[in-house]
Amino acid sequence: MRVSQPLLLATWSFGRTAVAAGWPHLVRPGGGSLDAVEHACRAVEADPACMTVGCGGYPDAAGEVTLDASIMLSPARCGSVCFVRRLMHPVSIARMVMEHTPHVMLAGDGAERLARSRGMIPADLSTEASRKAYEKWLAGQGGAAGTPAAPAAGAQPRANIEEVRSSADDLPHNRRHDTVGVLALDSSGVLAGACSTSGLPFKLPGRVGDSPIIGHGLYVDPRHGAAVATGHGELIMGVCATFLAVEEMRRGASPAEAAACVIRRIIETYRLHDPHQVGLIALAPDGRWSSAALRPGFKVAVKTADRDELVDAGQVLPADD
Ligand code: SD4
Repeated sequence: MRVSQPLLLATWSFGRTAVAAGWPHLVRPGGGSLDAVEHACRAVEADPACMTVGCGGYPDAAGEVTLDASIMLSPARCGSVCFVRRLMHPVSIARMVMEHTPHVMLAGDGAERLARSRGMIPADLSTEASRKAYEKWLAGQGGAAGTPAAPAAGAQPRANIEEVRSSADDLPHNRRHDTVGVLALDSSGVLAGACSTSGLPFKLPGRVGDSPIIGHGLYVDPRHGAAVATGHGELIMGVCATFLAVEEMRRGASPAEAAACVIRRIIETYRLHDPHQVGLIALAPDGRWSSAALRPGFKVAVKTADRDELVDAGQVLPADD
């Protein structure tokens, strides 16, 4: 059995909440990396003040909060859910899919049926703040709150929601975030990853992003490494970003080289606009890790036995606008 220094990494400032919740599960006897990444995501999902993950997330263009999540130990052990509308912890449903079904991904009502059959209690995912944000957005689109028809345009991308300064009637900017993505290495050398999101604010109804798709928002291969991504899912999905990062490590790249390779591939592939942002964390099985982003503003929460801090992305590879 390999012996490793336990390590937890999570996206954005609220990653600090995530790693604080996950750490005890990482180091307790009988715990480990899988429990750690699940509990790290659950802590953020349960925070109604966080408007891009779990309960209280920004709704879609029809006013409904819909959640995506995934969890992964290896290509043979992974699970995900998308379009969850009535349950607060999609990451735990993703784990149920992995552990209790022969499938990898369940959507919508099917995911919820599985979760309820295993005792998960339905919840209203909207909050006063999320409803207010929707009404404000809808009014800006020329619609009226409660109008059932979705505006055709859906979401316009916004870079670094995490770093947006609050306006008077908004939540404090340190409570505004994107996807929570978590990677863990436990003392037995087991790698795990998970991520959870309400997706792009005011997305078109039915839109599913990168987070629940294995190899897009999350990928873990015990032999070669793990990666998790956040930002504009459509940019992440077209290049299979996290699979690409792990594949680069399989070919011998360091985590820093692998993360930079993905961001460069995104720059080469798309016509990028100012609000576009992607951030990615890559972790090797030996505990080396790095991160990269398209634009400044992406942060990583780092927790080890003797380190607990929030750091800026290791590399920013600015795209031409
Ligand atoms: C998505 N990647 O659904 C997610 C959202 C996100 O920073 O991470 N925003 O596209």
